[in-house]
Amino acid sequence: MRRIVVLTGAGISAESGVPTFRGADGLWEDHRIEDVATPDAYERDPDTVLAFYDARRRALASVAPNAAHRALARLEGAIGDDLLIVTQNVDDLHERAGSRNLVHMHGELRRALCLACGRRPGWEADLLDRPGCPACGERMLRPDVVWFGEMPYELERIENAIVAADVFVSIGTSGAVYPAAGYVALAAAFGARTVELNLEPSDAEVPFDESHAGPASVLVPAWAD
Ligand code: BJW
Repeated sequence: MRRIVVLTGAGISAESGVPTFRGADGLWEDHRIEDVATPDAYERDPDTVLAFYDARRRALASVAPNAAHRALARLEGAIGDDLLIVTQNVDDLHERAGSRNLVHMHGELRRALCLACGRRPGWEADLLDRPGCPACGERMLRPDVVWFGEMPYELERIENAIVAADVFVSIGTSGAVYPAAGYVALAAAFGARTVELNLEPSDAEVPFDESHAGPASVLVPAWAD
């Protein structure tokens, strides 16, 4: 059985109506990164940061998985745990499509992180209302997302899977943010075939064995089915 690791980025959710980060109409056209996605920004001005993430969490209610998320869920249905999806996305569209063997390396909008007890409860309400941690009552809950300078989640599990993979597929990511941007080089070094499915060729650290340009909703079902 072939072992496959799929790395996804904002581009896979773009056709569902979730904005990407960089480029025209990207989220960071309207917000400076350092004003919303760093621990310093949260310390300096928590309300602006919480409002930014509250708005994005609310927006999840009006989007749905697209053909690319569904194709990956079907592939997991066919090959089970030989497929690991590593997503940089904080939306929940892979889960809603039916994927289960999934790592959210940059966290999840639908979780909060308690700064007092470290728990990560599932979360739907606005954090700007200072609701308090359900476990310990602490009022400073932050979104459970990984900001610049913070350690992404489950790196060891991800790296072990990439080292053991026969195929590594990168979908809808610009390759601008590490450590995820380094995974194609790791996969290639350990002998995986590397495939890119992206609207345009990305700034990859090493060239992919195969690179296909186009929308994820077309390329991913064509590759996965
Ligand atoms: C489509 C499409 C369609 C559009 N179909 N495609 C070297 C090594 C290690 C670290 C660093 C390093 N150099 C610098 C660092 C530090 C830093 C970093 O990478 N900085 C760079 C700016 C250089 N990294 C960190 O701080 C990370 N932590 C860390 O490194 O810890 C220490 C460590 C050291 C060594 C090893 C391991 C760890 C943490 C990074 C956290 C990133 N957080 C964010 C915000 C999350 C919360 C939120 O959502 O607000 O994560 S930043 C943002 O960028 C978000 C994304 O997940 C991430 C990646 O963006 P993505 O998904 O690629 O989106 P875009 O918009 O850039 O690209 C979309 C792509 O889709 C484009 O190519 C389009 O063409 C395409 N597309 N429509 C197909 N329909």
